[in-house]
Amino acid sequence: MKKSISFSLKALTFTFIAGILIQASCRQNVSAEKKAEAVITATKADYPASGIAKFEQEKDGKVEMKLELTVPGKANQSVAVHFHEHGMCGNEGNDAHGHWNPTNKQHGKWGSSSFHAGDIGNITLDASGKGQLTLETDLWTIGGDSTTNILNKGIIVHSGVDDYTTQPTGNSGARVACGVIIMK
Ligand SMILES: [Cu+2]
Ligand SMILES: [Zn+2]
Repeated sequence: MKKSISFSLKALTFTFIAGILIQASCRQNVSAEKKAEAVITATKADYPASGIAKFEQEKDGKVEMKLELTVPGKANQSVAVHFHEHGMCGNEGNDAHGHWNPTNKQHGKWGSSSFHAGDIGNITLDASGKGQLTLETDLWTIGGDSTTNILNKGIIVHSGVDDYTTQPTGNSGARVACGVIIMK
């Protein structure tokens, strides 16, 4: 009799601990962040330009981007960066096509009354041509619906600055680097 009580106690303890573990792993799944990344490389053999963009979608649904660029030829200047429609970098970045514009807006400055969902804008570069930007937004998702999903979009780094006015490109100059946003 004593033996069977101790056995059922053990079974109970096991069930209890297993329950806690299952709960913990479920909770982890709910809060799991989604991650994406774009490795940005030069489009022209004779013009060094590179970078990386890392994306994380948090529990609240917002996506945070950490972008780092190096364009030595543009030291102490600024370069324009946009998300472009196609996740393709061939033909010196032209295969990325026009600006990603899932909500049919006019091109413009990020946060202004009208701008494309990937109009990152101008990034200031330091004396060694390095620049960075951290941006958090609810305009993007990693794998959400087509009006917000940033997966498979191209990121283009231009040789010039975005004037935030000229349609539909901002007159940003040549495409010197490109990357494709993919799930991590
Ligand atoms: Cu662009
Ligand atoms: Zn645009």
